[in-house]
Amino acid sequence: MEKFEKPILVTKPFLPPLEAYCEGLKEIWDNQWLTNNGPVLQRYRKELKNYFNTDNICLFNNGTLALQIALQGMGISGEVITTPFTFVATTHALYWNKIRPVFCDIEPDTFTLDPAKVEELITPWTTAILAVHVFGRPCRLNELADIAKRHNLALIYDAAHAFGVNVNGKPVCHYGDLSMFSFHATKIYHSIEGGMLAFKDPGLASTFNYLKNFGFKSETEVVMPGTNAKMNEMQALMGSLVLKYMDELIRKRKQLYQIYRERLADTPGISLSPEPAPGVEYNYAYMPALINEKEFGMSRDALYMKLREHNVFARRYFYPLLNEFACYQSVPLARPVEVAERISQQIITLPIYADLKVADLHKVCDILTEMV
Ligand code: T4K
Repeated sequence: MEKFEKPILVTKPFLPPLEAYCEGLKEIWDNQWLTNNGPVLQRYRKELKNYFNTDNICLFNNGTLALQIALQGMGISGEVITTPFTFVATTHALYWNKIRPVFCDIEPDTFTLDPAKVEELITPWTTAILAVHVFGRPCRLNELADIAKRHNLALIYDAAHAFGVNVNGKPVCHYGDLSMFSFHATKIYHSIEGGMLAFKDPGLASTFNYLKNFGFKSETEVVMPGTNAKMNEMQALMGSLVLKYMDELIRKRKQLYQIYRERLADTPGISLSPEPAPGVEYNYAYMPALINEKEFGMSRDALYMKLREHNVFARRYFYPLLNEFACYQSVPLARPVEVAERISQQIITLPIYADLKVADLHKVCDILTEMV
């Protein structure tokens, strides 16, 4: 099989028409207002409130700072039960708040936190569960809510991948105490860089607003030692424009996702996650596949390299596991995370983005199936 002439990346950001962005830039130039809760951001916030059907949102310059501020603003401390199968930022946000991560194993099908294994990790120091809707697949919402309620723990979701995901007709952020969304360029939805918190308790809004703006309450009052995590006008403009295309982007991704499923369904050694549960409107954010070395005849890492030779830049999200990174090796595992270890060794995330040409996707599948 011929290699691709141009690289096929795991993802590519969607860009709205340049004319529309330039038009928006004119408004920003006219306003001479670039950041600090400007008019474009204020309008954008209203659009998002509408999209998520909640007033309780707060915007940030990226998802990592949003999560750090969420934990600080909610007063989370001590130990937090979380997953090792995620992007490093999830655990970094805990560490920056001097919170000890307690890694819990995941479920083999959805790669999300296994509720059956959460409870045994709770100690007198546990204050919260920080679960991740990995690849946009919702966690076990009811089971986690039940555990959190019984043990009086905060339930926080890293929903970085879950923009556009609905569960039983409601945006996924309506579950749990708080959800963090990342609007990074590599995400299904983006504002170049950006992040959002959606939360249940309206009283948290002012704390988050103080924390992201140096703690200022007024020109002369600083009520807490905040940081600078504000979204600027150019980010808000991009976010506002991309939002208009969300339904279309999800539709296109669904089509690509389904072609992958059809093409790879019977390939020995490649397994795909089951379809999302009934009631879940999925966003098709990522295309993870598990490689069984014996059946496929090649290890995941060998496949990853072979794809690169064909100019296909798949990624191994999430490998290594977080507990394997040098900076977290000193965090002892209270229980083994065997499922997460296996998934992390077998996972490969294949290219999927709205602009990916169907013919190119078929060629990626041809490359994969011809290797068996
Ligand atoms: N929690 C979770 C679960 C997350 O996944 C993330 C971020 C966060 C929290 C933190 O949110 P933020 O603070 O980022 O808002 C990428 C992203 O940088 C990162 O945002 C994301 N997760 C993670 C899963 O993926 P890398 O190191 O893989 O990025 P990079 O530069 O290798 O790009 C990935 C692919 O996208 C490459 O093939 C190149 C392509 N690309 C990238 C950019 C930036 C483009 O084609 N155009 C672009 O503009 O982390």
